[in-house]
Amino acid sequence: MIDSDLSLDFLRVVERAAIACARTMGRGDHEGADRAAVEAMRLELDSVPIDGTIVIGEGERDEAPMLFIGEKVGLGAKRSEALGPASEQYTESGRLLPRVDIAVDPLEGTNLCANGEPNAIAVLAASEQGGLLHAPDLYMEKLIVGPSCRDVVSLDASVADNLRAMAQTLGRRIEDLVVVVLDRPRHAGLIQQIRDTGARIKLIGDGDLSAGIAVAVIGSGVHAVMGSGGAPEGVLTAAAMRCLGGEIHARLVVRSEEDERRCQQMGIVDLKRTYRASDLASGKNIIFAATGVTEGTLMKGVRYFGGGIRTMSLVMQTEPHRIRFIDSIHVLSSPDGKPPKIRF
Ligand code: VTB
Repeated sequence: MIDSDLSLDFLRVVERAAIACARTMGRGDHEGADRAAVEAMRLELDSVPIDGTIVIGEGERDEAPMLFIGEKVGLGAKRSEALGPASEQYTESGRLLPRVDIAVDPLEGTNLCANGEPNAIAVLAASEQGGLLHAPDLYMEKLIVGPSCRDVVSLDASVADNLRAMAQTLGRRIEDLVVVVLDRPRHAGLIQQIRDTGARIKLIGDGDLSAGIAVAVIGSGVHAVMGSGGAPEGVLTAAAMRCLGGEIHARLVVRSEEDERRCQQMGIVDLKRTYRASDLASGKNIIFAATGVTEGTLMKGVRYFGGGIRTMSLVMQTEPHRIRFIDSIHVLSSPDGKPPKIRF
């Protein structure tokens, strides 16, 4: 069972990652941006009262120095080094530390941050053990829609049929729908099919996770995400959809024997399976936390000013079911001792 108060611990984890990497905005330094986010997230996770395991992270142990898949994080991590991994972990006050699986993307949209473009976010999702699919880092075919369209679309239907069904459900014309697609050569055919229906398209350079979240919120101006992107981010999207009531229809893109082997290593047997949000993020207790790094559709980016730093985050959980937009001012002590000027 995950303690619901953990959501606020995870909030400070994503806030800290965002504050660290947003400093590099526009520097064109992709690696530096990512490193800043990863290091900050790793450090802050250390103080979260959990016995945590990274199930989606920066990669395998040999290729990622931190937040690698299988890495133990949280207060329990240090103690299990001393006591052995099987032992149960307690807080100072004698409370049992919950075993928690964590999926992280310390900086989703590295290029967006490096170029100062919108919708880069720092993000993580958590669940009780076993509640998040251990997805290999392959491409995943995705169809993400808001709550009212969750059951009217399918990956097996044509683009035109899906858009027609959505238009009917939303009570608007196909021409009034906006579909988000990652701007990639592999999507040329998909883009043509969408254009043929008359629907409008928003091409994005990166970040189908932020786009997916926006789709599940009425008034964001986008209605679906289509195309293939990273599978790990698909699981994070699913965690967000569990909280927002939207849906992701997804299928792994397995193109080689090497891909097959990686799936099998992760325990995935049915390579053609179509997943929905509750398959990818099946946990009873899901927590999702994201902080805006650059200016975004749903969240403002990190703003640094004289007396502090302002961040905007989205923190959600399924138990109790709660969605919070959190506007934080991190007050810094000023050298002249003057109080910060806080604007509403
Ligand atoms: C990126 C990134 C996405 O998938 O496109 C990646 O922007 C897919 O990789 O947000 P390619 O750059 O090879 O197309 C995401 O990371 C998430 O799905």
